Amino acid sequence: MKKITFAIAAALMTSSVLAADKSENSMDEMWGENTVIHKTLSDDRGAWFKEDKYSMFIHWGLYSMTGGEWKGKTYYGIAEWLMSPNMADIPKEEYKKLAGKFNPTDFDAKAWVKLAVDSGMKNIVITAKHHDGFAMYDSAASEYDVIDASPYKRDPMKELALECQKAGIGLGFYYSQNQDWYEQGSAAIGWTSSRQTNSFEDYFNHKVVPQVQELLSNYGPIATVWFDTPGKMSKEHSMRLVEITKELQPNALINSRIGNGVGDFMTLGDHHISDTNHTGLWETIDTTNNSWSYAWYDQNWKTSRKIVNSLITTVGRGGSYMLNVGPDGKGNIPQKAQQNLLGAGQWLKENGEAIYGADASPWGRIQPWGDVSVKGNKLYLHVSKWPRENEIYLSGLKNNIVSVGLLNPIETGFLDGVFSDDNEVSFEKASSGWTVFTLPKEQPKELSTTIVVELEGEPQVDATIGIDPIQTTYLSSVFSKCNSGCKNSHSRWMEKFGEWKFAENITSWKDSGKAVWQVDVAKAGEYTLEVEYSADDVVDYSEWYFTLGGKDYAMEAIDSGNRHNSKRQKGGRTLMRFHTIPLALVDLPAGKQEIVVRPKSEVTGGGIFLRSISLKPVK
Ligand code: JFZ
Repeated sequence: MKKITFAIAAALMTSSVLAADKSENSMDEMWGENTVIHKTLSDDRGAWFKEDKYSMFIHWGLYSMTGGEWKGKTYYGIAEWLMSPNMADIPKEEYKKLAGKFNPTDFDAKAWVKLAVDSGMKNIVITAKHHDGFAMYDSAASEYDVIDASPYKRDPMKELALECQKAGIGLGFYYSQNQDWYEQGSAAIGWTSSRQTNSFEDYFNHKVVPQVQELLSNYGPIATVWFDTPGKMSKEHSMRLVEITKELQPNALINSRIGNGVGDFMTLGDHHISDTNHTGLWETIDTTNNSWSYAWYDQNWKTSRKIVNSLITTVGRGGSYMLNVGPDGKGNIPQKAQQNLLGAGQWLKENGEAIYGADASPWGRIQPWGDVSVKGNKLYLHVSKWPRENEIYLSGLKNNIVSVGLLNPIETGFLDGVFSDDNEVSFEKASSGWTVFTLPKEQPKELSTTIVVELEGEPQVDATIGIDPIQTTYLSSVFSKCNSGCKNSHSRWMEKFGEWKFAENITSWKDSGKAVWQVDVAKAGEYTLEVEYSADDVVDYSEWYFTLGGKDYAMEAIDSGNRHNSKRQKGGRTLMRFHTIPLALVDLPAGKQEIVVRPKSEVTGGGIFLRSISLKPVK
């Protein structure tokens, strides 16, 4: 009885919080259902997707002209949302005037496609219509398109389609099927949803259906149909789009954001580089900076090294990586984006063998020194953190090794004035199950170095998490196991508007809670234990025990600044603030063992959000 009353009270509280901020609450609802689809396609339509691994995403539309600024004021976050009430709140009659000025004279389809090809990307997916409702192609179904409403009078999608065909890379269209801020009846945020005079059915039949048909009829072969933010769209509506695709582009793949679980491949939440492997066809989507569409102030460019590492990690988890650029209103892709993409492309020219068509790491997680990808009997060890000791440690490999070597041997001769003919990679298998690889003394001048390990048979692995004796081992909370007194969960929150962050964590602690990592320590010794967590003021001063090597290490958690109903979160989410603290110098014995976390005193407010722990060997 008491519990029921509490549940009702909680429900009332939540709804009143949401009601207070109606337009903002609906933003979360828009994302809709987007679960991992563990399905194997009955045909081999997905073969190219498994092979390609790396694609270019392009957000380009009227919002590219405004670049995050409206009437002299900058709105930080995802710039394609500028029109929304969460940003500049621009009436559609006013926003529409942008179309009359859209004249991207610098647009050069050939140059864009060349950039993708030279960057090692195998497909392009571009916004044919985003939430603002403006068709970036010649649409007979609406006058709100680039041909009828802009002075440009050219169809950029047609030009891109031709260039993609010439270059032999795939083309996909992004189409916002559920949200259309220009159209009555569509699902929309705040300001339009309160003034609807039309039904969704009507919007769907008169705009979505004919426009999707146009896109799938007039541009040659289409590789992917990329839908977005399905929200509460019905299964019938999602299925209608599947049928249209089947009829017009039977080979095209549809992403999971079509809604209702009827897509062919899964798109993870924005920018989410997964900690765990997933089966089936899936992708991570990410941006070269922070915003999807061009934002004048956004200079947080990913370096070539960062791009290569994200690609490797995504492939290591079994997925594909789609990386976005936001050309400006004139059609220029920002220089820094180009430069860093090309740098990663150069790496791919030499290391593509270990990426294209490669399978996931049998270890199921990143390694302290990098990551692993697989082809048949070959392991590719991606060494992105070159060890000072020239050794890397690999736990649990059961196979015999036939040969090891660098994928790209260093040219012998004088290198920076030092004579080098050292391309040797050697290995030693210890009885503990660990394999130690000795690398060349000279670090190859690459963004990440690939070691090829040929095995007897397909890889057989004991995937227990190894604790590395020379590099820091990061133990994500996702690899721990909670008893009934805590939960393996995750949080999502926004930094700037629409800039989603994702973190695995252990939360919902009770006094009896206990989370356990099973690990395998390569070498007994001293390690620095670091803890990454977040907490609010209620959890401030709470006490925790970390048990390692048979000893309890106590931690007093401090408020790291988590804030509930922060204005930034738009809809009752908690703004998460994780921080990492060094906790203890611990002694670990060698071999398999448990690491345990539990509350030391009574838990209030669900306890900390524990994201990871790290163990850094002391030399
Ligand atoms: C959507 C769009 O709203 C955004 O403008 C951009 O196009 C991006 C690629 O996709 O935003 C989303 C959609 C889904 C999630 C997060 C942001 N999600 O499921 O986490």
